Amino acid sequence: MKIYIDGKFYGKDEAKISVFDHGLLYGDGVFEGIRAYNRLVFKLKEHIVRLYESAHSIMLKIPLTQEQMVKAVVGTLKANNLENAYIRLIVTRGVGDLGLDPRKCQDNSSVIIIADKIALYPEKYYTQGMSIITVPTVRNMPEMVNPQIKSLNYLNNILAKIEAVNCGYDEAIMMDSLGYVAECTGDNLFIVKRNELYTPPQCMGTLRGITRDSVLEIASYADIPVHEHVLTRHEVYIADESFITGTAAEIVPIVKVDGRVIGSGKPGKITGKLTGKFKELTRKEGTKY
Ligand code: PXG
Repeated sequence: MKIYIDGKFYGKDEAKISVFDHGLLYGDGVFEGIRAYNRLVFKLKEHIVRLYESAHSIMLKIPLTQEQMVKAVVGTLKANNLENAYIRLIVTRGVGDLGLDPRKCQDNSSVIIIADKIALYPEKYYTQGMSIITVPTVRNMPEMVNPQIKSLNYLNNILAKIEAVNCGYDEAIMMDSLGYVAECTGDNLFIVKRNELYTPPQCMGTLRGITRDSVLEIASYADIPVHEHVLTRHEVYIADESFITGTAAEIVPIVKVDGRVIGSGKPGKITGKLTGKFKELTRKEGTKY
């Protein structure tokens, strides 16, 4: 494995950063998770734009232009000769001192690119569906760390994940501070009701996921009405179908939430249709390497 750090490649055991890096000390930095299928990087431009938006919001200057970043990602995939890959792109604030003042890290930010394989969930979740629960940890309010910022501090989501795992589940639905459904710990949530698609809007605690956007686009082309609308737990419980979306997870049917069976208790028809079309899209669209 060849890991990119600031323009050079290192083996897995040699790829190291300083213990004074504020990415480690404070979670001060940003990241993206990206997938490549058949030597095509899916929605690379969209991921890079979101990375730079996250960085802009936390006033982190990335030492590469967006074009150079695209080349670095493509170069890492080529160096690793992977046909299908999960790419983790990280920009840290860089080396500073033990205080949290980011000015101490001026122009020290580091770019790290790891290309590897990932299978987030067992195959049975994709064929039979997954059961999930709602958890007490509330998604960050936008006035705190805005959920649109994919920062290296993911403790809000990790706490929710721990609560799910403690109860014997692999994924959790997090509510926003008003009690509406926000998203899962690393995925967006959709429901289908009367053949129409619903997902929470991005305004409160919901990341505007790139897979979410792709699914909304696919649904529009397939003449499935889509609504970005607030959802309560009740609406999830009484949905005909539900599924979650994310770069790592892709599309996973949800068949039970908090013990309530969703629809028939099996992956739904519209979920299947959207999954098929999403797979087609990932196989033919993307940045070639
Ligand atoms: N919500 C959150 C909070 C995320 O972190 C998504 C939704 C889905 O967005 P995309 O753009 O990927 O469709 C994410 C991104 C993991 C893991 O191991 C998941 C993400 C990031 C890092 C790790 O599950 N998901």
